[in-house]
Amino acid sequence: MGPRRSLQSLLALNQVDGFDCPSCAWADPEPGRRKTAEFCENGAKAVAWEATRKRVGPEFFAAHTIADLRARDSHWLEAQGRLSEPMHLAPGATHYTPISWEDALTLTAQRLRGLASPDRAVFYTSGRTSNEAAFLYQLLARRLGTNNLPDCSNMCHESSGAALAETIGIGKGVVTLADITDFADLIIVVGQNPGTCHPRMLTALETAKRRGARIIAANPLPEAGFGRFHNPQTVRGLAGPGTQLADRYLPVRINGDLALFAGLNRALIDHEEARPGSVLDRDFIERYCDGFDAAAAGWRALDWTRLERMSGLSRRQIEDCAAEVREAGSVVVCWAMGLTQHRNAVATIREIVNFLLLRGNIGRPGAGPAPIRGHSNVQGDRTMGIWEKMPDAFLDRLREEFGFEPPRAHGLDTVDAIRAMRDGRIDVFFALGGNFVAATPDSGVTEAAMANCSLTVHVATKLNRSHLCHGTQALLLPCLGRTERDQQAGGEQFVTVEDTMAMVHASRGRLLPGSPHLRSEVAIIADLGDELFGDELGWRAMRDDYAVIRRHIEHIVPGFHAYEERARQPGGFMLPRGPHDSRTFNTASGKARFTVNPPTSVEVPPGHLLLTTVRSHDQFNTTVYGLDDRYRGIRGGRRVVFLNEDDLRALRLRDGDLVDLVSVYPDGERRASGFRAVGYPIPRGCAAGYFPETNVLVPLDSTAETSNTPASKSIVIRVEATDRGPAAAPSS
Ligand SMILES: Nc1nc2c(c(=O)[nH]1)N[C@H]1C(S)=C(S)[C@@H](COP(=O)(O)OP(=O)(O)OC[C@H]3O[C@@H](n4cnc5c(=O)[nH]c(N)nc54)[C@H](O)[C@@H]3O)O[C@H]1N2
Ligand SMILES: Nc1nc2c(c(=O)[nH]1)N[C@H]1C(S)=C(S)[C@@H](COP(=O)(O)OP(=O)(O)OC[C@H]3O[C@@H](n4cnc5c(=O)[nH]c(N)nc54)[C@H](O)[C@@H]3O)O[C@H]1N2
Ligand SMILES: [Mo]
Repeated sequence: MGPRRSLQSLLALNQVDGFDCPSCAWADPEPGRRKTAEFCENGAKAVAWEATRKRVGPEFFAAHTIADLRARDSHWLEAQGRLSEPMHLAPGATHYTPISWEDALTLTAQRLRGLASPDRAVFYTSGRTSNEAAFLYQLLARRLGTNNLPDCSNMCHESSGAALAETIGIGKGVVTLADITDFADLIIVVGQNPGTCHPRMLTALETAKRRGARIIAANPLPEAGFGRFHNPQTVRGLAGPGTQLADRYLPVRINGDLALFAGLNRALIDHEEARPGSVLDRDFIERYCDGFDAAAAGWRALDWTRLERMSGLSRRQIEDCAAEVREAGSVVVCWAMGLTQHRNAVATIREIVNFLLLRGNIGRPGAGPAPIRGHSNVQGDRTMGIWEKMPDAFLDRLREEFGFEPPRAHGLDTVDAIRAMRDGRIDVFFALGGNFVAATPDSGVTEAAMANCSLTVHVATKLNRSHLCHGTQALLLPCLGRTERDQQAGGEQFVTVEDTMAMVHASRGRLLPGSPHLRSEVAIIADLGDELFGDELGWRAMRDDYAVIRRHIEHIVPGFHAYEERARQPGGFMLPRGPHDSRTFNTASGKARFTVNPPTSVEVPPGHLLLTTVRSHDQFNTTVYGLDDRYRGIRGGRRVVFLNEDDLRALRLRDGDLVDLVSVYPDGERRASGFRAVGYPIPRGCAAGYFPETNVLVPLDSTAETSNTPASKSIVIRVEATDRGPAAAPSS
């Protein structure tokens, strides 16, 4: 980036008058508690990635055919720099060539207008999109007449949303940052790797530890963040001995979490029955909950031997953990993808809600469920209506505000959108950010599905594989990133985002745009809306002044009154969340619901392993910054598979051998070749590899019940020695 640009942007990162970090969705401290360097190593990487001086323009595309680019890996593709001009791939062409914005939008509008049905278009969103752009985008899709609004959340926390909405009446977490730093007695971190994916969370956990909170981590991998933490933001942290973060570590088997939480609940109930009044919050259960008796009957009938087998933990380990829970006045449970991407993910998260409800751990300080969101604005995008099944109340208000009838039939989520494209039911695929073909399962199927579209359009900052797996025609529309100034006819604009703790605040870029041709996401969508429908909904006014968009949002989305004013105040404002604010549960019965979740776990046939797919320290989803994974001791290559030493021996393999991973499902086998086997402290029968390289192994039809999230954290595989021998060194 160069030293001046670096300093200019890093000092503005996560500050009240600066821009929101484009990396994860972790919450910022209150304005008075922010540090000069309020960012982490991975946030700095994300900023540098966006603010690079390298450009991918017409000369680049003239020099490379699509076939040439498709042969490159994603690390190389994104390392070439920022997209700088709109590009068009004509039918049958071998190269992208420049196109004017006007022609690009006219072509897109023509195609959308010519559809036999609006449901033959799909509008995908990745979670970096601002509230303002997301709101306009869903407006455009619904005005066109479709709810086909799949998003990255379908592959991410959809399972959390489904479980929480059903049980506590809101599809997001209900704790605040202060609940963690200032109030919780016990924080359970399960299926999450904060050291890499939410590094500033370690600072919050350290603060909690210093005032005496306890931390339990449940994870098949002993992640570095659970060990000794040296806070890079303080002198004490850099020089001192550091803080041991996790007091207790449970090496749960992959997909063993439902059994773990069922076991915890069983242990709590057992203790209550031995000593009535010692464990349960009876008042809370009676006043605010229903379904307790059925759930309790379910726990009493559980068999410890089965729970031990499924969780990979001993009864003793689970009971010791339950004893710690009984000691704790208030408990927060944090989780991420380690729980959501399994067949039984929704049941697992419902069981966590049961666990919290038993002791009244919702709606008081230091307590509650905390799904830690991934992309920096993935939560806000959903709040703005990016969902294939938005509730009728939202659609009613949209109709009142804009005077058209939004479609009511539910649209396609990510997996169903791929099925529809595969089967020739989609003509136009439009993506607002993201890397659809690399992030989704069954890469071969998805890439072929894209080719069935007549037009694929990507609004993006950097070139990625999805831009090369195109329909008959394709468009690449380059947009401004978070770090850049957004100048419109009405003056310089800011956008707003919502973090994982439901704080909404402003984000203002500081750097000059990477190219004069870049347009903001808002401007691109507004201009397309204008081209498609004329100015009836006021697209131009919304483009010129984003305050006009915020005024519409204020009328449609609950909790956004005085949006403009409150977004401008330092630190922004918190959205209301009934369970947190007043123990109000907007469920069918008006109460928080205990549910019955019979423990299950994936059956692994003899000779097979269960593979989970994780992120390295040097990537942001499909964006690969580098080929190392420092915290796990991996250097110079991403095609590695982590295996227990005993499994290595049983497979007659040695650390460093090259292997193929073969996933085994009723519809056939899928193979990923040339992975280096690495002996690692992971439970027996379990394996781990990096996403997205392992996505070829995930069948499209292997998804979570209810949420339809790809089950990319429990893949049944066989490991075979690679024939090619050691000559085929691990490639990136
Ligand atoms: N640097 C960086 N930051 C990121 C991202 C990134 O790619 N890079 N991605 C962002 C996004 S979109 C998201 S959603 C989040 C993801 O944040 P995480 O969910 O923390 O990321 P993953 O690497 O998917 O890690 C899953 C963790 O769960 C564990 N795990 C795997 N299977 C199981 C299981 O069956 N049970 C349990 N208990 N644990 C399991 C893994 O060992 C790993 O520690 O991070 C966000 N932040
Ligand atoms: N096997 C397996 N698969 C997974 C996961 C897993 O754990 N395992 N995790 C899943 C999860 S949690 C998620 S969230 C998805 C991620 O799926 P996506 O969100 O689709 O993927 P990303 O890699 O985050 O998208 C990166 C691209 O976004 C574009 N981009 C970056 N910044 C901007 C911007 O400001 N504006 C625009 N318009 N474009 C921008 C760039 O072109 C970049 O190449 O992957 C899912 N897939
Ligand atoms: Mo995510």
